[in-house]
Amino acid sequence: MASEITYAELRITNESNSSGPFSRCPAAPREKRICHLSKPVSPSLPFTCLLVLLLLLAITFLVAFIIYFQKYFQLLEVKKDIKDITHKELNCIKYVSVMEDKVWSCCPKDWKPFGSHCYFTSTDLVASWNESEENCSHMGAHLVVIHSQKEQNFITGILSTASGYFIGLLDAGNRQWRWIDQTPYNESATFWHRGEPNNDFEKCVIINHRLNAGWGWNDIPCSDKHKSVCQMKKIYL
Ligand code: MMA
Ligand code: CA
Repeated sequence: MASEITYAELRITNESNSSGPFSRCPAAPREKRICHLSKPVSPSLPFTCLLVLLLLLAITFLVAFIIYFQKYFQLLEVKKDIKDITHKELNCIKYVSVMEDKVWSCCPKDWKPFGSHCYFTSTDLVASWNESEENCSHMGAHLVVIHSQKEQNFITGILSTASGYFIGLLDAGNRQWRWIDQTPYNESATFWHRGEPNNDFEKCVIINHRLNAGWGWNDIPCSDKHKSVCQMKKIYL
């Protein structure tokens, strides 16, 4: 019986040379090679399937995790934007950007949109330049800054010819004009009335309408009381 087993082992060993199910058997005399069939080195099919399944599951979890955090941070951004808004009511229009991302461009209720900004004219406030700027800043805005004829035309279009309105332009000293938002004062895009600015003691500026001359800027004392125009960037949601 023992010799039969030895024969069977010997036959298989010869067929598969040194590799195969018997490769783990130590080199030993034939008679003493009592070696049990070992499991194949390569993983079995169910094990491979399980491994692939686990891998797929891990990838799915990773992708879900990444998408979740992306959405989470996007939400945080929107929340921050909403927190920054001091206005209760917004008027928004759907705006399609070059990147085809649809967003909402908004101006507070009672503010008028033009380009990338919103404009507000005080109807009841008549105040000094400082008070007017403070009033704008409480609304997350500043006194209006004008950089083009188009902007000048839009703004004068929403004003009354009967009033003067403070704008965000100041004499920083020695007739050095500065815009409130620190953008450069460009001499070629100014709309002074003829003969203005005319007084070193008039360090603030209003926009007003003069009969026969139309709309333009005039330097006046900062303590004078006038209406004003506020400007803020549009809110994108
Ligand atoms: C007012 C005052 C000045 C302005 C002149 C123009 C009399 O002063 O508004 O700032 O330059 O009018 O005549
Ligand atoms: Ca003047």
